[in-house]
Amino acid sequence: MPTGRFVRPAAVLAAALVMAGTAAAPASAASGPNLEVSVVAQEGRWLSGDTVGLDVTVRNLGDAVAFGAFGTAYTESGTPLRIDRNQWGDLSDGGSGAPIAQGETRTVHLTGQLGTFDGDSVVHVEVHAGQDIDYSDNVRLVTLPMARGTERVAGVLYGDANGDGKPSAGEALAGAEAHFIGVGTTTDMVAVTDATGHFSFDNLPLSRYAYVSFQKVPGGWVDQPVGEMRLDGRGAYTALEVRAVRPLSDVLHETLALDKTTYAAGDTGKVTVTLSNSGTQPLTGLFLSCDAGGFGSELPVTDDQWGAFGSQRRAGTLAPGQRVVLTATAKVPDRAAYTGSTGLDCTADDGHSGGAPYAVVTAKVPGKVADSRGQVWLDKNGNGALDLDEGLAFRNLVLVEDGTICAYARTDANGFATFKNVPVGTYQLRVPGPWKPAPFEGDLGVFAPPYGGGEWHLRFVAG
Ligand SMILES: [Ca+2]
Ligand SMILES: [Ca+2]
Ligand SMILES: [Ca+2]
Repeated sequence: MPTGRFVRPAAVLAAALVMAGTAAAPASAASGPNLEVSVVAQEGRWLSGDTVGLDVTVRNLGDAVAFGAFGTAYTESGTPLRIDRNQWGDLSDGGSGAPIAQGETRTVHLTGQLGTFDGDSVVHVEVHAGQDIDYSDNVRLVTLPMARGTERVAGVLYGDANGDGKPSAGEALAGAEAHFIGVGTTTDMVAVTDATGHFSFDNLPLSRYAYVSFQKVPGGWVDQPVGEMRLDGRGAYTALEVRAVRPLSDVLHETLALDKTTYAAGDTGKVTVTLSNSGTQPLTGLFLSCDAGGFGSELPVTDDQWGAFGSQRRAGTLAPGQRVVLTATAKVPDRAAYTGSTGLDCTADDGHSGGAPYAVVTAKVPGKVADSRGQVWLDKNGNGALDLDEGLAFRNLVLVEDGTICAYARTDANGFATFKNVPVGTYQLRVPGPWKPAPFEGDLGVFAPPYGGGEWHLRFVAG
């Protein structure tokens, strides 16, 4: 919006016209400073939130110094463009202005950020100086065209079996889920690839950042990232060719082993990692990413023990047919006594292929026992949430480990039960009868205080 400071030039313009009229002299005879402004706006189909550049060039065409020159730029109409006036430097209208000598040319690079969409943005750019003899060239209006409409994102997903980087006959990947998400869309949209591997999303809102990714890709193929898309109505993404490659785990194989099946806290555990290359090409840049996080009971193996295969060095190599055996040791952490287990899990990666093999090994750390209380429930009304009457009442529960029942409990009227004096560890909780755990539920870690003791709620479904 115009500022108080900004109102001045219009008054000056009127005064200049009056002076020209009263002087009754040809314009060519006028003497004094004469700033001329030109503006080059960055080209684009703009979206809210974009940053747009404006190059403002000021020339003094007159025959005298323009003193106290200052510039201003603001949105006259449409989508607002926010411009920090400090970008004008010594021409900022927050200061006392700057002199521009006769014949001098200065260029100021401004950037602004577009706000909420309100049609094309019309930006008023002006440089003022006292006694400018022709104010008509001191003001420029620049229109920034805003993108409009909707977008379509479509393409084909293919497994590049012949490695030519293009979709070839027989390479279509059908039945994969394409997921679209963009800034400005609230939910993940899903399309399933058809028999020819094609997918499409229509009538998408414009978006500065949008992404397509894939799930449930058949045959173990690993889709390569599509990259960030800018949906500004140009239709630039209607014929995507999304390449998928074979997973690294096709050729790189990993196994983990521990030297014992049972440890005590403070023991030294030794882990052996075996890596092999069953492919016909050498594998390079290999490294292990091992997680000593989890509940803090895993073996805290230091990365340097993996040598060239450490995640810091990323320099492991395997020739075709080659196999390497790596070993490392670490002390079993105290916390493992409270969770009942220790171990290690490692991904063997080359950092770029996707589909890296992952392996896990665990051992017991027995001794402690704990009580474990919680609730099993059925989502009777299907709302995905636990409601008051959904506890599975008066049922026997069992904890199972490796197919052996290790503990029993019985639920009360609200589906609550307590397992008493259970050896710490991780179990499968089961309800004998026509029920099965909901997906991703059904595992129960029984941990000793202070690491355990929280109440659990496990959802079961009819099955
Ligand atoms: Ca002028
Ligand atoms: Ca191909
Ligand atoms: Ca419910």
